Amino acid sequence: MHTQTYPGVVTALAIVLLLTSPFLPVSAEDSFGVLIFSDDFERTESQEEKDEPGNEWTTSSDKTAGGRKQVDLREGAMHMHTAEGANHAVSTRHEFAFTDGTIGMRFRLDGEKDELRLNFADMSLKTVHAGHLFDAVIRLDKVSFEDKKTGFMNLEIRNARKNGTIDPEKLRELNQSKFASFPVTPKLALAEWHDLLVHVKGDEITVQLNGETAGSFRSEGIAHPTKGLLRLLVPGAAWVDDVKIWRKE
Ligand SMILES: [Ca+2]
Ligand SMILES: [Ca+2]
Repeated sequence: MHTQTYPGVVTALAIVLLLTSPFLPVSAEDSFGVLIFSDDFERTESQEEKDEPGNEWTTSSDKTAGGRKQVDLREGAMHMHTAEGANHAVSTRHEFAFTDGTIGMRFRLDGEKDELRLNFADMSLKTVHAGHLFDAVIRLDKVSFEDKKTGFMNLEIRNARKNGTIDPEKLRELNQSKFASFPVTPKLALAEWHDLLVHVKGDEITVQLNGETAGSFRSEGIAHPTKGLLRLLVPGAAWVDDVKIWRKE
């Protein structure tokens, strides 16, 4: 009979191996920097008539949808939708501060044409409309990017475009240089949860979907030093859960 073991010794040995093994898997998250915000949405509102996301999220519903409820805590996640007749896509906002960092979340889209737009903003920047810096837009079949700070949200460019005084050559150049788009193949499953990571480093933004790089884009506006506000813009409907923000620089 050799079934007798020495549990204490075995456990101690296992711990020593774990602590010293060069092959110990290290969580990718360890390289993202300092976790400065996380939200698992495991709470409920005090009522179901108005937006009440809590945890210092704010929403645009008073201004854009006459105060109707567009942001709902539901099943331990946050569901956002733009109400019929609203004058703008619902915007759900949270402050943060980094130069370089990562924003992560799980998300779910229940409509084929739905999208989740992550808008990075700096409300103190007065050379652009409404603090717009840049966007990453996630759809089931496409990831796209826009540099707004040095593109169409720059006030001079925005006004010239509005007034029809923008040089056609300049317009063509902006349309080419300030946007990038990448097909997602195979496209993401409808009405299922997916993992999203958005990394910002220097002048580059990269999107990972379910652990795979889906696209990246370099443009000078992305290097703006003081990113201060995340706006989740949802023209149709989208779910998010487990939102996390890490600051690297
Ligand atoms: Ca949750
Ligand atoms: Ca609710």
